[in-house]
Amino acid sequence: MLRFVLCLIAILTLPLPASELQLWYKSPCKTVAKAGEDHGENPAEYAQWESYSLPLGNGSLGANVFGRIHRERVTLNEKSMWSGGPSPRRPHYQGGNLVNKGKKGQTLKDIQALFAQGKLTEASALCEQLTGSSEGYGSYLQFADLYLDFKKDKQLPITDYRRSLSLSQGIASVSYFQGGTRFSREYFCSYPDQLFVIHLKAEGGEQRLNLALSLRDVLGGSDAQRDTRLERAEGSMTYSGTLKDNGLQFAAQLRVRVQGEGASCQPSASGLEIREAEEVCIMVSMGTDYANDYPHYRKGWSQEELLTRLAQRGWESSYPDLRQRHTDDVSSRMGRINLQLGQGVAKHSPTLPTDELLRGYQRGKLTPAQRAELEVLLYQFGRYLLLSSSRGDSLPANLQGIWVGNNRPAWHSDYHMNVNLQMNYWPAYSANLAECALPLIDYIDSLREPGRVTAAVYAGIESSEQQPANGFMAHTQNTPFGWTCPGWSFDWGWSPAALPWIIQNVWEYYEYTQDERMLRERIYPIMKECARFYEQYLVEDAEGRLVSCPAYSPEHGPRTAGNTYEQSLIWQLFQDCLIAGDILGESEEQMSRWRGMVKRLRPAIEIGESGQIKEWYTEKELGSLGDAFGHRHLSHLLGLFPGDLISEDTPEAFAAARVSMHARTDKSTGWGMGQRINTWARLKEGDKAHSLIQALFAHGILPNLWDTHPPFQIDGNLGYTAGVNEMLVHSHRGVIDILPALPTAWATGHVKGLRVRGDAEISLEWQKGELRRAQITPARQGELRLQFAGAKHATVHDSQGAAITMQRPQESQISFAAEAGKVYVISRP
Ligand code: FUC
Ligand code: CA
Repeated sequence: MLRFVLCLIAILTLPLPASELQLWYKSPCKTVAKAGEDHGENPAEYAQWESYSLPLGNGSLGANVFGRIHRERVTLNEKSMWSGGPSPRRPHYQGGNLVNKGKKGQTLKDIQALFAQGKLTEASALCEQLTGSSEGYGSYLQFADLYLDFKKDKQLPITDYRRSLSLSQGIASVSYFQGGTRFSREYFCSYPDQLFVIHLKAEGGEQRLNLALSLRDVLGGSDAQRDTRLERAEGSMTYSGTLKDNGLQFAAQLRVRVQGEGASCQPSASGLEIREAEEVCIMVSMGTDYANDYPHYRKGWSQEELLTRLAQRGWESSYPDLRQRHTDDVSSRMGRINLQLGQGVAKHSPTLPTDELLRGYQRGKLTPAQRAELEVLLYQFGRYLLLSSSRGDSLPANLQGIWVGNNRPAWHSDYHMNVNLQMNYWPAYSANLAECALPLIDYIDSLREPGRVTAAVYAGIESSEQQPANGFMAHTQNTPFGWTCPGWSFDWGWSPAALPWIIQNVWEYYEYTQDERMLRERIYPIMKECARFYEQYLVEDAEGRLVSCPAYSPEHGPRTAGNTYEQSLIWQLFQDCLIAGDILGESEEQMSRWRGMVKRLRPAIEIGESGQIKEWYTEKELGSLGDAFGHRHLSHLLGLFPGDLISEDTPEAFAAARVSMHARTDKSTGWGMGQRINTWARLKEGDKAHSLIQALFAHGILPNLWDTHPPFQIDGNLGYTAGVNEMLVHSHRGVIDILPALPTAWATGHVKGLRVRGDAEISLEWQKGELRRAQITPARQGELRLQFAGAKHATVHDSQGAAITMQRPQESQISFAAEAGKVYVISRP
């Protein structure tokens, strides 16, 4: 037994084979724009960026590599490069709140009174007043373009071209031969050194590296306009400027080191000129004077100060040192999870270039092993994207993560909270990247101060010196400048429940890590203030039950007093506050107030005449209201996922949820597919979830594996990764449910390193659709309860092979007392 257990531990802790986690291509992005043309404004060029370029990032800095041979273009991003917000041009900027419309909550009260009197048409009409401004909304902007113009003999043929992105190392590479010389490039965004680095090398033969480097502004709409300066010196370039729209200061420092006899890097008219080098190391730092600090949102730095700070980077480090620090950082995180779905242990690179693999998948031409290879690649790509776009002291991942390829991004590439920002963070904890959620927690915390203004203007709920955290409000979309008002149209823009929804993502940090200090100091104050808002905001319906009014289910149907969407989210908020309050020793007075609220809350779930979960309480059979069939939002099913109101423990609602899901159909796009995969996984229907994965690959994945809505939106990628985790393990019911939605297509496989609620790590091995072994390592002491098919005959051993005493609370469950840090192996005969 001991030998067997040890051997199992060895299998489940094997480092992941780095070679498998690679996107690769046999050609560069196509060259479409002419020299001198602004690339970002050319739709064909944008399409190349969106579909073929390879993303790099460290949470604050981002870059996309095109891999072109003669004229390489790299788009550069800096997460805080935003127009909008406070500005000398907008002295009255107030996060979009319109005092004359909200009237300190009077408009809301009038609407609520009309609903109470049954004057639905009048109530609905007055809802039009619950809107905000659009002035100063702004947009996430591209930072700049970096060009590398290689002077090469265009007659000499290029051979063996290869372009790739290693997910396990976070490095994009390009290599090819020309005239007997091998040219290779590496690109990465280092988190430890906060630098974007490019390394060029020419080996063998006669040829050297001769190229011009230039940094260029990106054009776009009026809010992208900027004043810039470019200074050049031997081996360095400084780009700095100010956004005209809001005075935001930004700067980049670029340093170049060249190696080789007679090699040089001299200033030129447009940038730097590199001559006769065998190796070149280009290091770029970028930053702005943005600070997520209400109400000014600036660090208060001068341009010089900003430049000085950007110069304090790892310039002096050798390339191998920079590279080593970066790959250690990325591989230690990416390597936490190894997923094998039958793709086989490829010794070298994946079998086919990624674009061909995708095409083969779409045309049904792949072997099962190749299909699994692509499914695993997309899974790990989601983890890679989150790690690259959400880390450290920075803003959270926006609609496009950190990457924009021009200055007209869709939906301003902002923070949308009617599913998108939530979905971005669904995989964070289960995919073993809890640290990536910290920027989200900081960000939601930062909405509190401006959100109090919105609560006062639109709901009449005011904070004061005596009551400093009396409730905050935010809606569908927001920006890094405290934009918390409702949108400029009620139907998409009014959504107070967006906050309780995103707060689930914040609370989950505690559920997964059990970090009580984080709960006490950061998480609970956010939850409590949101609950405080609802204590004052809810009103009684005709039967004396508490409802949120007016309510609107994204993005269709009637405006009503209460609906399933809002009631489920509010229920979850109070529920989670009660759990948190219990842990932290909240006062009995507060706890009983919340208990009372939960009791009086109109129950979220009602079942309709078609056996469906009603989306509105006035709904009868499916389709009697709204757009029941095929609508992309699943707002009435949030109690099933990501919440825990509906589960197999509530069989009637669980069955009704299935009816509603069928009505919504499998046809959707982007995040709509991501949400469906997760929701079907919660319904424990693995084959259904997998058929959605196949549909996602068929319509929603671009050759660079970015998800497209269209356009490119990162939520779909992250939703997919979360969905795969949901198919493999559930932990939202206080029991670890193993392989709850395993599809037939993944009959055999193993996964190492998933995280489950309660601060434990779990690894699984299964065959023919059945769990063989599981290994669980809890970081805390306590009872562990597991559910899986075949639990009846399972045994548990510790890492020494000693049998552990266990109970069988249910036929499909086992439970045992676990010690912190110990390894437990569960096996089935
Ligand atoms: C929500 C969605 C849209 C889009 C936008 C960014 O409003 O309904 O489809 O994803 O967010
Ligand atoms: Ca929960």
